[in-house]
Amino acid sequence: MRWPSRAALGAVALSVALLPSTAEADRWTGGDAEGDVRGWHYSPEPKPCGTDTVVNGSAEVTNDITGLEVRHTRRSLVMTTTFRDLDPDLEVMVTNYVRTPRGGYWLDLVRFQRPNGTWRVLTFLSKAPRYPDPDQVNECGAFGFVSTGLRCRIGREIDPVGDVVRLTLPRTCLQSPDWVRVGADAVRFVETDDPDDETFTVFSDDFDGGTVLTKWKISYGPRVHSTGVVGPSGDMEPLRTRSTARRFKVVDGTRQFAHR
Ligand SMILES: [Ca+2]
Ligand SMILES: [Ca+2]
Repeated sequence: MRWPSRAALGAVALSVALLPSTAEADRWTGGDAEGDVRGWHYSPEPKPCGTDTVVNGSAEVTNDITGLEVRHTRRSLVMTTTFRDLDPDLEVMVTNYVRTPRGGYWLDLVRFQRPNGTWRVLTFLSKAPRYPDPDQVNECGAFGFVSTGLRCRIGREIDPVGDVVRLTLPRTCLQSPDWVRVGADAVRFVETDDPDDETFTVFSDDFDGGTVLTKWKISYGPRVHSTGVVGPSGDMEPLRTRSTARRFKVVDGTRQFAHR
């Protein structure tokens, strides 16, 4: 998986209006089943495509999504993904998918361990890609694209005690939408320590409790309207120096992450 080196994230100037506090935030909560993590194993043989084998992921707990909560206030969008048992000793990548009246966004959080043993967390906001048609994948069932990061001050919280990952966006980063629909998935890659070993296993779980709105089966919850006034809006400035390459593979008829 190729992640960008940490770059200075530009702060978004938030317009803080001096208005009386408004009604409670509009919020929505949905649930997801336990024990529904999917797994697949990749081996590079035989060439050129290698072999994909579906494996049982039902024992995976750290990236087993059990709930998704959305709060859409006057100033921010707060997305809280709940897990069965978030393990602080394991890497995980969580993506929140956001739909607005003007388009879609992807927000990633990845927590990974560096070679020296310390842990690092990166977040990455980008516009949703144009999804290829299912018949546009290559002969090996793979497809990929490059996403460019958007300048935004992203709040993040990883709580292994409460088993939640919480990501917060100022509404200005999304052009201050009247409503949002949110989805989520979580992925964990398992590799061997041998750098010459090209095999790996991927475990992933989607929030399944909403409506599928894309060709690639991303499930979104209902519209959650903002409680307050519509703030300043405008196109976000892309972070030209930050981009990430993503690769996916169709395994067992569904979109799966692939980091090679
Ligand atoms: Ca689940
Ligand atoms: Ca699920």
